[in-house]
Amino acid sequence: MPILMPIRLAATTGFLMGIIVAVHAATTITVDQRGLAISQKSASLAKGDRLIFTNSDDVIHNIHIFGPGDDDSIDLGLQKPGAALSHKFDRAGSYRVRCNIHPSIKMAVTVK
Ligand SMILES: [Cu+2]
Repeated sequence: MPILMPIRLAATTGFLMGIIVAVHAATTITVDQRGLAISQKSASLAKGDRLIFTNSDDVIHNIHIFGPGDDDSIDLGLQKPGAALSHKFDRAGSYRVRCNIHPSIKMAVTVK
């Protein structure tokens, strides 16, 4: 009987640690648009991670996300100066992000 207690404790601890490892804490990365450029050209995310797009320019931007499928796209719409938009990536695959107005603003996103 006394021997069973440590075994049970070890099993419980192992089980709880498994839960902690299995739950991925979602990451949020902020990407800035400034000087008609984007602050990073690529990002590697896990499913459920989020990108926040800020607009530090004095012009309107329009983030448009293409992928992961050929026909998939999400237009985040017109974004005024100072505004921030957010998108959560729930599906694995490759995405292209660009501004509908300014071709210089583009980035690649990989979700695993
Ligand atoms: Cu733009």
